[in-house]
Amino acid sequence: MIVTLVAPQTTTGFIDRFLVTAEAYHIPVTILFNKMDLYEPEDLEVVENFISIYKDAGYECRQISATIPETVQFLRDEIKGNKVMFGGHSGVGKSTLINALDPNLDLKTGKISVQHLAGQHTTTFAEMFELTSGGFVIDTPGIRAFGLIDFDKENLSHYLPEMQEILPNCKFNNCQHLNEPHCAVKKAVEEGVIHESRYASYVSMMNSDEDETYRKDIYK
Ligand SMILES: Nc1nc2c(ncn2[C@@H]2O[C@H](COP(=O)(O)OP(=O)(O)OP(=O)(O)O)[C@@H](O)[C@H]2O)c(=O)[nH]1
Ligand SMILES: [Mg+2]
Ligand SMILES: [Zn+2]
Repeated sequence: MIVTLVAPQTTTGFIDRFLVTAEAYHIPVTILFNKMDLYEPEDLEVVENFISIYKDAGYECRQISATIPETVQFLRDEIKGNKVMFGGHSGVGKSTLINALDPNLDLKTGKISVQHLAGQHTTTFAEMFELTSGGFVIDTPGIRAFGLIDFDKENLSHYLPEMQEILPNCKFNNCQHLNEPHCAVKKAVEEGVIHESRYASYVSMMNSDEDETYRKDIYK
């Protein structure tokens, strides 16, 4: 998954929905923080904070830039012999990265709108490319919001790896980790073992009416 914290800004809520969906389909995710060349010192602190949240949740995180050859080479090596998908908001640099990975490709890229600090939905359909250096990459259109389609809320906590690990310690085996007494998940949040923002996303997903809010319009 490709994330940027400036132009455009990706929220923890969006990342968490993306990750939960990937977990439900058993798709491993690496979180790539792109455009590192653009970040001011105060942005770097935010990146560090995001990385600590997602490393603690069990995800591999990398700081990359389409303009830094070493990080592009790192991606090439990772993709060799594999099939990967680049997902994320419009404008985070999915197509630009694929162009950087293989000089034979010339995918269309779009400028970030100055007004909205957001991408312009340049890529309009998913397409797979074979890299000269080996492996396959699927470029996808920018995702605006993430719906949890056909989702069984009872199992949601199983899709947050750091929650899944401790939920056998809850008193009730059907604990939803919301208001139940002796809930190991809530205790872990209080103790800072599970990050507040991850738990907040969990509660938000448990409470939201996904069918109403998201089903209609995943791609803007
Ligand atoms: N400074 C900097 N700019 C980047 C980087 N990666 C991408 N960009 C710029 O970000 C803008 C959007 O890049 P795209 O590759 O079109 O983004 P996308 O994720 O494919 O967007 P959609 O196709 O709309 O989903 C372009 O102006 C790129 O030049 C980076 O690492 N550093
Ligand atoms: Mg694109
Ligand atoms: Zn619980």
